[in-house]
Amino acid sequence: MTQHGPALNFRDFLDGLLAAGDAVSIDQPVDPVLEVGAVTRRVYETKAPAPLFTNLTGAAPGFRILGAPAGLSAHGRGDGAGRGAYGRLAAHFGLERDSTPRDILEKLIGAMHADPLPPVVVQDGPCKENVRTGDAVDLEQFPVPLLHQEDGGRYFGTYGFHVVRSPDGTWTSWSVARTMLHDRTTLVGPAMPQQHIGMVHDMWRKQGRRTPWAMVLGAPPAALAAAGMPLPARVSEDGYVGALTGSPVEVVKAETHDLYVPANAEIVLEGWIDPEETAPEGPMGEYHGYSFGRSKQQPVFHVEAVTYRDDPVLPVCAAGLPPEENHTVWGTMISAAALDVLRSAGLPIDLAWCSYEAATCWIVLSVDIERLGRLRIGERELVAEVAEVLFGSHAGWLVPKVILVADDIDITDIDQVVWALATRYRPGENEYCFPETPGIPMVPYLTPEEAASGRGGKAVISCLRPEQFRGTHHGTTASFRTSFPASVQQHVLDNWAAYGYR
Ligand SMILES: Cc1cc2nc3c(=O)[nH]c(=O)nc-3n(C[C@H](O)[C@H](O)[C@H](O)COP(=O)(O)O)c2cc1C
Ligand SMILES: [Mn+2]
Repeated sequence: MTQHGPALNFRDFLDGLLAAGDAVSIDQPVDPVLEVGAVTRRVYETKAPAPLFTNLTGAAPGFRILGAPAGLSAHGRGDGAGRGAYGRLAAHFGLERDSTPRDILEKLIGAMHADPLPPVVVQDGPCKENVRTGDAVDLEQFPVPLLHQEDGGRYFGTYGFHVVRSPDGTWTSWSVARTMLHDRTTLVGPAMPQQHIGMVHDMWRKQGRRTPWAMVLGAPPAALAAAGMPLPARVSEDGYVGALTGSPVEVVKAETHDLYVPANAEIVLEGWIDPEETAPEGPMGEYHGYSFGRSKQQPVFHVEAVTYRDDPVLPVCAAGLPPEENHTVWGTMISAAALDVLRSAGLPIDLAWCSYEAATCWIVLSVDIERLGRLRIGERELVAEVAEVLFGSHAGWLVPKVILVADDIDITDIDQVVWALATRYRPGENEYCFPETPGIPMVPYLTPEEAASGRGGKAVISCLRPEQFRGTHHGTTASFRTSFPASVQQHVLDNWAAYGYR
């Protein structure tokens, strides 16, 4: 027995996608070297159903790959608002396929204010159906894909999470970061000191010890998403997942140490991170949409045991131009965490959204104009407060640009955001730069000096107009929703098919 449902069981999530027509089983031979990546990239770029590769060249029978596990969907669009576009992401949280970004964000924020529901330990689970330890460990047994021709190696972990725990046992960190195949028993990948895996790794290193570590692939989808969420330090993602789904995650003890992993995961790698050892990793096509053609020295992950379900499915993100999972999952989870810190600080922010199209390089905030008017503050003051609260948070470290717009704009609709930027922001006047503020060094336009110092390139851009600070709007938007009486709008909607439109 194991827990079920799309949020807490990857296999059920996959079955749900297949049943909804949002995944297709590809049974003809596909090469993990470049072909899996090419299909997956084209799926993102055409918003096609997720590809389930069941016949991988050179792989043992039964070993599968799911590409684009949280790609957007074009199918299922019932109306102009793109209903169903977020279906694959919504399924990660057990939400309806036609959920909107706001539905998803409110669900994520609600769970941040609920009591954590820690995992429960079970004695056995599907992830133990196959157990390989010692000399039997061979990562090459899996169809590890070469995702882009410019990549420095084959990537095992593009949609899995690391499990580490602080030496005192009080903080379990689940976090998504990529891992590249190094050899039969090792992986290599980033563990930035500002990210929680880096913090926990540093605690062990200071004690001169190896960091016990595991990586979970084909994890419960809600757990994967939470592991891609910038919750504050010392918050254990496992308890958040319980609160989010309403059920504690079932975990089993690892074979080789006392970390715990989701019992129904597809694949689990167990081992340790060396305190000092590094190896070259990358380059890789990355979340910002570029590949910079350089490898970097990164920590080495030693694998001492591999456990996996029968016919295991390796989920794969082929990063690059949006929308892929760095935008749909990471961007959404950042949006939720950012919105929560801003609201909690009492700022008049209605919604926050990392436009997927902006590749997690900007976050748009919609400002409640009525509340703003009551505050009687000016732009400089609002910007300073937003910057202090947001850039001071773990979520705000990740996103360099913040765009403020009035709440007449639906910030989850990129067309409206572009319109606001074009017609409301005044060059040289409504932009505020924060050159000393720390931020993620991956931002593509940083100078080498800025990237090295981890500061700079951050800005707040305001599309708010002076009268909006007095609680009123400038002019009237000329559109279907605003330029016609409700009765006329309804009449048009009722007659839409009669006019000859589908
Ligand atoms: C598909 C995907 C890939 C990611 N890759 C990385 C990565 O390689 N390195 C990294 O630092 N963060 C990566 N992230 C973002 C982190 O998971 C995210 O910032 C998270 O908050 C980290 O966990 P932490 O806050 O507990 O440190 C990725 C997120 C997703 C969804
Ligand atoms: Mn964390």
